[in-house]
Amino acid sequence: MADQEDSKGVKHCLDRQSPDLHTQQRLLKFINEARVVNDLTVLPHDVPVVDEELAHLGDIPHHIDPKRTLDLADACKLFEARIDHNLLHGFTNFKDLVAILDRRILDILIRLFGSYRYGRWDYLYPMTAGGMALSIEHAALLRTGKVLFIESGTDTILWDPTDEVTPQFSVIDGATTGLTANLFCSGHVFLSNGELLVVGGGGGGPGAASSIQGWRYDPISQQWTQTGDMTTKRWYPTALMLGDEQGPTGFSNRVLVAGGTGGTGGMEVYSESTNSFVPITVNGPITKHFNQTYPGLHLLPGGEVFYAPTGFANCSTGSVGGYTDGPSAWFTFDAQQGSNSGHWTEVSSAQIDRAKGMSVLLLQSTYPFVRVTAIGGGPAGTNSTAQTINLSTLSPSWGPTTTIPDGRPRINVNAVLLPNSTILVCGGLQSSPYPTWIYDPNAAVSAWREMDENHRPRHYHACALLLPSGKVMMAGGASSGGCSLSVENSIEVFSPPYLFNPDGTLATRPIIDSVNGEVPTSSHFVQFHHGDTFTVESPQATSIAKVVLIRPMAVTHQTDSEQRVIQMPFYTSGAAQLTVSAPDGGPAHAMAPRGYYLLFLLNTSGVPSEGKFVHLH
Ligand SMILES: [Cu+2]
Repeated sequence: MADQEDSKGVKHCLDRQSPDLHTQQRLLKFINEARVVNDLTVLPHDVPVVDEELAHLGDIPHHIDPKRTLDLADACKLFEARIDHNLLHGFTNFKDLVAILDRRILDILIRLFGSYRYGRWDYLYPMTAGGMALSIEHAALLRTGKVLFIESGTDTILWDPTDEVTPQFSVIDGATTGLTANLFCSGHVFLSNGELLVVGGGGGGPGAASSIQGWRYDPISQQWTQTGDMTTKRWYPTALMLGDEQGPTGFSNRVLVAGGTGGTGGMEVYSESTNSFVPITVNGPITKHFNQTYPGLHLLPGGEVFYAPTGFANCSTGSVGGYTDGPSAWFTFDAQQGSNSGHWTEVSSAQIDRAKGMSVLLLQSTYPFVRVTAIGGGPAGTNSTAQTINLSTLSPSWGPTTTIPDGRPRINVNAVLLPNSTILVCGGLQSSPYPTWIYDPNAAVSAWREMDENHRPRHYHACALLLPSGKVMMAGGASSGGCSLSVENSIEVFSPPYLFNPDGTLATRPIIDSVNGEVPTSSHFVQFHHGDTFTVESPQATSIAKVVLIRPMAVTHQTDSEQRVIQMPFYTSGAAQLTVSAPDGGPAHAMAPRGYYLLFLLNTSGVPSEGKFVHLH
């Protein structure tokens, strides 16, 4: 079979004589490590993981049969062939295997160990411009489809991820863009008009003069402008869009800024309409200063802000200051709209310190409607577990832990929410191998699925981000064990399993032709309001199972508090048309704050379309 070229011009080798190198390695390892014939009949990655809580909710079987790979006769054949080939080492070369094995057995093995099961990380290219290595620590997906990178200094770096063949990085000097501050170690969030708000940072450690500043980047004019100053210096702050704009006269959208060292910590809000910051007054006995930096904060659909016990802590492997803010909690504003005060309510259950872990908000249209999953972290990065809190109950508490089946702790781990509402857990390992995992919070059994390995170590300062293609980019990463700037000056891209057919060929994806009859492009954005009904024209309309909006990521130090996948009700209104209801939130739009979102269709096999930017306003 010939190579298959995807829409980006990247060639994917389909020849079963030579699947990609990682697939060959996985397959040979499986065959060579079998001690007895029976080992070849059970998948190595099907560790039976049962969520006891879920198992008791319904008629989910408690007993799990391990999945079979080969039947006993085929396993015998393969086992004997291995002994005949080389008693001591087995098959050391994939070609030897191809030469002696039935095509039928080979096809089964490729399905079980290839991209359909593991996805695939492609090493794209080194990040260089003008002969200089780019050392990136921040990444944000702009509504133009380009990725903006920030490194130490005043340069702005732009990358077009649709070009997976020829590296093209535009490094634009501050003199051209108007940027005079070093934005390294800042926090960021997309505003309602698609501009990126960047707050604090300054590089070089806490206390830099510019760490009190705020800046806005306009992806269209490619210019930076300074906002009013914050009320305190913030090195490593978290920024989070609130959903309580006061309309109908103008968009008084606000951004919560929290944490960061070098100042007084605590929280303040930025208002889009005044372009300035005011402090938040915390009432009641519980105060949280977030001096552990980059606190894991999430906007809940009711307008509250949830604090997950994730964050950055200090630069060494310990987590000094990592847990001084007490248990996770939610902050309730005194009024539904525009309030600058409120109080914290703590979660009463036992708590795990997850400094340098990552947390992800999960929304869905059926119970449990709102959850947060926290992954990895802990003192000295000792934690190899994930834990979920169901926030749809009156007294929420953290559920039991579930361990990443490889048992390895993750420190500075990235977690990327995919269009199918599963979480890609990548990076956070300082020694090889570098396996990645997908965690499915809705799976009753085998919630963890092992994915392909990263090509390079990706831990401190590494950034992972969902691309409009439905793939995930990962770039950057410090030297092992250290707090250096990124020395991993390269980009790799993950194609999740949903992009492949069982034989490793590329799955046919649904296509978004237009939205409300308008074709979305990198410069034209279809707009609709909360609660509006809009149409999506797609030749695959009759096979669509899900329509979702995803907030574009802006990530640094593994932290992105903004990630959310919002499922929308829809019906098939024609052979090639869907009618969709935009998210609604009454007066406060906490389910989906105003802004630009990626619109994805997913078909009944879970294959997503490419994402198209639309403007929810
Ligand atoms: Cu850093």
